[in-house]
Amino acid sequence: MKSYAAVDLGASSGRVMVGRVGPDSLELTEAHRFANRPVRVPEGLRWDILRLHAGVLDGLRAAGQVDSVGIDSWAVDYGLLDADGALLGNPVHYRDARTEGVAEKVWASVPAAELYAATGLQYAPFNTLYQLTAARESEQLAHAQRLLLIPDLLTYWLTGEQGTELTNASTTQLVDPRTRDWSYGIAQRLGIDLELFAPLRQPGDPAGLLRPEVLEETGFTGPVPVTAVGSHDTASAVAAVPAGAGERFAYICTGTWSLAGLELDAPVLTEESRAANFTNELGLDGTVRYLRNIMGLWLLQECLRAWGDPDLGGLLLQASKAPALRSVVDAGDAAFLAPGRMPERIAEACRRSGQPVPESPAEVTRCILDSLALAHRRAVADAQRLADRPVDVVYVVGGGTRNALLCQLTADACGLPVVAGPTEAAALGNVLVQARPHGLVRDLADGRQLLTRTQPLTRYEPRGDAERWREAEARLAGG
Ligand code: ADP
Ligand code: LRH
Repeated sequence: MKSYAAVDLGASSGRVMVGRVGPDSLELTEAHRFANRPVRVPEGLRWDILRLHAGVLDGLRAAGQVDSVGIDSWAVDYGLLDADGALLGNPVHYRDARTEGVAEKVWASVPAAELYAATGLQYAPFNTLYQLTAARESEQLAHAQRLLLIPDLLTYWLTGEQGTELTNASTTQLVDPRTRDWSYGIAQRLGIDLELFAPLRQPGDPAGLLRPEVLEETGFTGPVPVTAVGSHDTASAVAAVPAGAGERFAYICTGTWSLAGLELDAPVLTEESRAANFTNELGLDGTVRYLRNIMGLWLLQECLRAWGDPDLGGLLLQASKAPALRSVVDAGDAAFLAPGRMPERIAEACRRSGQPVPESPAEVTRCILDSLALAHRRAVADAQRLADRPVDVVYVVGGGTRNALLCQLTADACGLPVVAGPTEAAALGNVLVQARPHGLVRDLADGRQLLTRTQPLTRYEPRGDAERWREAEARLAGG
């Protein structure tokens, strides 16, 4: 039996989970959870990275002695270090407005179609490539000697060693998904210095040992290794999709975002795929995460914030009784990316498309959940068509699995059975990679079998109201 600390930083909360793995057992417990609250300063929206680091240290102390540590977090964002290895300012939040209008400048040098063919990444204003272009004239970038993606930065603070883990590197839009190496030509044409990045690391690679100061602060007895995991949280979550060998499945990782798509063994780089805004991020063991970003439960998080954080359970119960599919919005629309005024923005979108405006929090919540389920339906259908890979079942993992209404609506909308769980998928995927060097888990399929045997899962059958979802889809498309 071995113990692993999985540090999983989501956009809404960070947690340190302990995974205990034996030859045929896997048990996950929460050691520590802390809020991840971005901070608005005069320059814009920033991550409170020191507080997150403190949360990691508190979590490790609460976890107690472990055999290894692994860190995953949200994608695309980074910290810059000076020549002494000191952090230059707080990392910029991917919802910051600095990337507005930047893509057009990039596309003037490398047309969008060419960029997609080379990197396979969907257009999102926050891809690291656009962030670096937005920062081009900044003092910080001028002084930077090193760029570390968020999990790599926290790993550096724990171990003193620098690297760039591949699954997360694939979200920068500077990696070629065919070679699984940097896209040297694209970087050169856009004047991005790849020397800023530390060498690539593969999931499963050693990432150093906890520094003596960290051992002291956490109460661990050294040496304790840190293992590079699928450090993009979505890569770790997909690794923990409890699908059986040979099963034809789609997955939806539901949390602050919904990431919906397929696991493939090669990228889909067609023009049709670009037009549908599907991304080819890199997964474990040579896989490609072919998926679409959907706004996810961010829509609800922002409404709850505006309403003064009412009880979520009570609200979801009321939403389950509210009229179904009365109004829907496009939950894939990047117009919902920025924080603030979410109930009003949803109301405006309904008004613009000539639908009834949801009034009460229960009605707005129902509108959000119906809209998310509809976006899940479209992504699952589009992915099957674009990759020519039909599926029989949809696996839903992440925090959204605790929302039974969303899971049921997703099954109804997709017209497919939904298997929901695990809730802490990213942490489990993180643990499964750490268990590999100890011979407890061989590969992706082996890890998934272990999950199927050990994790509670809930099945939702579609309720057969396909026509109503088709009608809502047509309404949104303006047809
Ligand atoms: P992230 O990792 O992106 O921060 P999570 O995977 O932790 O997100 O999911 C957070 C979301 O899960 C919340 O925004 C909320 O909508 C949902 N959630 C969490 N707890 C519950 C609950 N008890 N009931 C219903 N939904 C929940
Ligand atoms: C989910 C996630 C997603 C990215 C977004 C920035 O936490 O990593 O996969 O697109 O954050």
